[in-house]
Amino acid sequence: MKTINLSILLSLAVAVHCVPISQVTVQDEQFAESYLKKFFNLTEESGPTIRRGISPAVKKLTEMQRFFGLQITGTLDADTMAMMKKPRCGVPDVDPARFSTFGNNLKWQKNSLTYRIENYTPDMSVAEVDDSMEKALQVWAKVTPLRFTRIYSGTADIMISFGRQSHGDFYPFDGPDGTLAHAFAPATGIGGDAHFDDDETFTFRSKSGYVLFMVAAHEFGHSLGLSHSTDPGALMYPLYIYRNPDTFVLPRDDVNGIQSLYGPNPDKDPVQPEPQPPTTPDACDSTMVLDAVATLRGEMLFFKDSFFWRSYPQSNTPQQSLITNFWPNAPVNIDAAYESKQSDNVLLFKDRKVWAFSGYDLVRGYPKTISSFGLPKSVKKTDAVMYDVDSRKTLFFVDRYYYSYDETKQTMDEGFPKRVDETFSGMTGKVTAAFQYRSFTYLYSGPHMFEYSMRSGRLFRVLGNSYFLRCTNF
Ligand SMILES: [Ca+2]
Ligand SMILES: [Ca+2]
Ligand SMILES: [Ca+2]
Ligand SMILES: [Zn+2]
Ligand SMILES: [Zn+2]
Repeated sequence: MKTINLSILLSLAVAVHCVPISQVTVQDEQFAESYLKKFFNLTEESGPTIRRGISPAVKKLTEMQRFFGLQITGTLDADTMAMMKKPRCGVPDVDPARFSTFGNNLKWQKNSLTYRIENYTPDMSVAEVDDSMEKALQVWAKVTPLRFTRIYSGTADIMISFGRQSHGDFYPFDGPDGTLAHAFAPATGIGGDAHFDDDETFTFRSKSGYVLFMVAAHEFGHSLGLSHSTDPGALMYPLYIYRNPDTFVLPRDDVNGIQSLYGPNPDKDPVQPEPQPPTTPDACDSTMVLDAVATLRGEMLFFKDSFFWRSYPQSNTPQQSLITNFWPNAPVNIDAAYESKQSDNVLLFKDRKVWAFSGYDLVRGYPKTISSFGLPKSVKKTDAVMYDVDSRKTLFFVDRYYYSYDETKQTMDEGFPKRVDETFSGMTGKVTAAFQYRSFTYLYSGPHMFEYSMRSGRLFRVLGNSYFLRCTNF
């Protein structure tokens, strides 16, 4: 049955990024192979295939790397293994597109659907489970003509149940973590049904455990005919991501997806409009103004809203992710960022606070206030921060001025703030982001990016914010 689609969520295995796995273990290889079989339709028999050259497994591995915007290496590198171990949903990721559907005939041919909650998890109260399921269905009802009616006996279109291990279909669950839930595309019988792995700890709104509302809202997307999206901001992105259930609004990509099947909600209240669906920043948007840019161990990081792009030196497809997907304790909508070569940390600034991360981990003692750098109390936020390799100074841009911090002495330099255009000719506007890459200094100002020679301070070119993001419309 090729129309059966499973949603599987894997445990979050924390790996320090940028550290290559020196040896691929047999366990890693087996894990990767079963991952590619589950999610990328790898059909070949087991064998030590991934390590050895061109094979269907390598082809599938490449497909997986492309789907997630990873560097396409065709090998089981650290980033790829880390991605495979992230909590996710298990519908195969075979179609590298923004929203996608299982096909036009895989939708309900009616707008009134029934659902039934067959049993409960001991993790939450009955009322909390009922509320989570109801709200998860309403996520979709709000933007479509679909209406859901709960029934308490008999067979509903969407049968909802909790089970563990073998639970009556051909897709046994796998104990704690790994698979969290799965759901079936619209059809009669098991079609539309959603199963939740009761070996997980589900929660109503706590960050520890999996928020049932979020897992269910994603699964019901499958129940209604949506497949996975490559948009990292989409609910239908394959990875489980914690979101606050109280403020969740269905993202634009999912709205587009479900409306492509069922159309918009005809009963939308024109007086009390719903909040706008959040959109994911687009590398091809020439008006985009980045929040911050930084390097990290030879890579480039570009921050915008809740997202960042990560660009590998040899790759032409930067990977876009949610900031909290990498640093669960990090702020979003940040002001500035820089890499401290001294401490090998990346520092993120927002308002008067600064966070330091070593790999994925928040460094002990952070967040601190920006006055710990010696910035005067009158500075309420930074606009951009940059580390200058030559002078070993960190520059803090505030309005049209900048301060210079000596990383070695850990003190602010005398004689600052200075006007930015005293040092960087032509930079008369506010610096909105800044970093150095190879032998250039890049100062961003609004939608523009100014390229300066690091040594002479001479302005070479004026480029756009998305210059390094390499807009690729596929
Ligand atoms: Ca059904
Ligand atoms: Ca599981
Ligand atoms: Ca900024
Ligand atoms: Zn899914
Ligand atoms: Zn099942």
